[in-house]
Amino acid sequence: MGDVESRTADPATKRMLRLAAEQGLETVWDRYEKMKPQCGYGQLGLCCRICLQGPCRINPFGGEPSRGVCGATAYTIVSRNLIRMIAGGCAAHSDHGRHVAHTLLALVEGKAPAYKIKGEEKLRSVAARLGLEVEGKSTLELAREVVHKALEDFSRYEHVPLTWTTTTMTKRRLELLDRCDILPYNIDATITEVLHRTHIGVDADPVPLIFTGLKCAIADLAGEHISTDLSDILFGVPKLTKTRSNLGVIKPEMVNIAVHGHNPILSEVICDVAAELEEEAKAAGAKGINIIGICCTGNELLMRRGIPLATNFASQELAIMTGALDAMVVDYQCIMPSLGFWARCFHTQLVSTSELCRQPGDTHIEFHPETAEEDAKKIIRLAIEAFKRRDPGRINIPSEQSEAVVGFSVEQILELLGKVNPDDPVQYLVDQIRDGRVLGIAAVVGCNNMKIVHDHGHLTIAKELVKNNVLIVATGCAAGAYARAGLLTPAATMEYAGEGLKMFLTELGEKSGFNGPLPPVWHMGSCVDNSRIHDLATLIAEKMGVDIKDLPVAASAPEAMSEKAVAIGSWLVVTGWPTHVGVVPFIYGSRLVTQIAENTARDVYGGYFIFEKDPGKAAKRLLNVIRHRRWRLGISRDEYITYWPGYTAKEVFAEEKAVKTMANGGDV
Ligand code: SF4
Ligand code: MSK
Repeated sequence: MGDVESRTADPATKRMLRLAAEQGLETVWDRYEKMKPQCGYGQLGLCCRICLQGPCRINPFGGEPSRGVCGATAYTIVSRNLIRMIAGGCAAHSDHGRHVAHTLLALVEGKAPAYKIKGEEKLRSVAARLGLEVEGKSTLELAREVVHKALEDFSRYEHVPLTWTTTTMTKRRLELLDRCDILPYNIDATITEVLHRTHIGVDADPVPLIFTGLKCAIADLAGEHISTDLSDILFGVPKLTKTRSNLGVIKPEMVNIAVHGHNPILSEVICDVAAELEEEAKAAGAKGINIIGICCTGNELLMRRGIPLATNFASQELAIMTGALDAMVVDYQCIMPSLGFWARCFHTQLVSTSELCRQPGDTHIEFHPETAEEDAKKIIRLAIEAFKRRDPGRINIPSEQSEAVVGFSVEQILELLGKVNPDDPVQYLVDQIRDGRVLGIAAVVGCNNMKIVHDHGHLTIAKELVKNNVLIVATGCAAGAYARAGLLTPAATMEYAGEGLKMFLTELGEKSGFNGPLPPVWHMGSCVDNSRIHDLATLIAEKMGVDIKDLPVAASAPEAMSEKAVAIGSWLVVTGWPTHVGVVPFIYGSRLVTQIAENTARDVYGGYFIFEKDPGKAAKRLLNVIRHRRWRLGISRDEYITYWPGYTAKEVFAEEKAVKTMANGGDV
């Protein structure tokens, strides 16, 4: 990773890294190099700092010390560390959901004039799903009831499971979670329980510790789902839209404002009011205002408005190094603390907007839903002022930008499928899966991580799976990687998809009026929008009369990085997804915990973790998993016979035999 050329799969990032190296600018990649070798105890999860007697470190080779000062052994320390990560992820996702709920409440109470309900239909469908009486109620009445239901999931004291859990799972999954006693009743209380249990001198038994972590992962899914539902109600349900992505979307002649983080409640308003300040931008010498996205705030705007996405997590600093970014506006999560330094080295205004997320070197304009419009205008004016301070000699914008078709909300997918089968849209997709045109569905999600070549994990896995007729649904920085690499285009279907998948995407594209094949990777949104992936899988499972654990699906976070990714991976496993993670998690210090993650989870939930650093090998394992599940469903034969006419009967037989061997204890 020392050499710039081998740090990333993205040409624009490579170009900027060369520039940074020439100019002696230190990036996240350089800092990672300086951090090596990273602590072996930490990597194994064997370092405990939970009390002030620590840090305690357990000897991973079986020698002494085998216990911490208090007597905690490896499995206690590893499981405590792991579930605290899940709680961190759950806190971030669910607090995001709470902030969207507070914004919707402010709107309902007439205190947030910058907002209106753009997703009226979504409001009604969410209300109906929650069991609320919909008929005869005004939009605001219904919105008030929905938002109260959401806030109840943060504040309930009776042990009644979360509304956003009971109304979004299959019946049999709910029964299983109930049997395992991991149905959360209050998101905040669940996070508190994790922190309490892991305090010194509380729970030392790894099994209940891990079950509590899994309960917290289910609370995380609820928090994500609340974020998605309420954002759709406020800002509208994403629809198919065409846009562009990569650093080339920064325009030298414009006032460039990057919105970065996760929560769209401010960035949506920035987009709304930008047009009003165009003249001020022109008076400053610019041609206008150009809003671009980074990370998941970027994904939110990309999905709903087609706002171009400039970079994902790893390459965020490089946006400032183009010398043409006038403001970087951050809300929270995945903001590198180095941005303030770069903002001072260039002319960029780093504007922090949440009291939760201040940055050294920032200008803080605290954003409140009640004053959203004024706050947004202040921020845009700061960018216009910064534009005047630009140094033209320091502008270096890579030309790369790719087309991208985005906006695959579940509602949009159903609308597309409904063009082919109006009476039963999901059945059409199920038929494609049964027939083997679509071998299965893989959710590729998550971040960038310096331990993996930037974007390489995401791209390698997607290309291999798509070639084998697996449809990819993507979110977060994975989806950003696909946007920049051109995988969200009809051309990518023609170039990379296997014959069956190509037939499906072409037929669906043509019949739904898209005029050509749909892309082989469907961008479903930001990190919280993994809830959309959960909903899609749940619909398919219900239509097939099975559970997600039976479906030919798999998940992958090839470049997982954040605590949120740990929480997402955990609920994917608990809801029945085989889930690949491309970095070694901090659990290998305990054989027991590793065994639970890789094997026991499969027996209990049907989902389990696959840890594999090599994305090529990981793709093969995911394909095996999908084929195995097809065989278990009794639908493995047709795909070879119907859609693989090039296969001889002998090859078909050999393939099925291999699958059966796996089923009888081989590696899947
Ligand atoms: Fe050490 Fe126990 Fe304190 Fe952890 S909780 S730091 S193992 S004494
Ligand atoms: S932004 S959580 S690096 S996906 Fe959602 Fe990307 Fe991961 Fe942050």
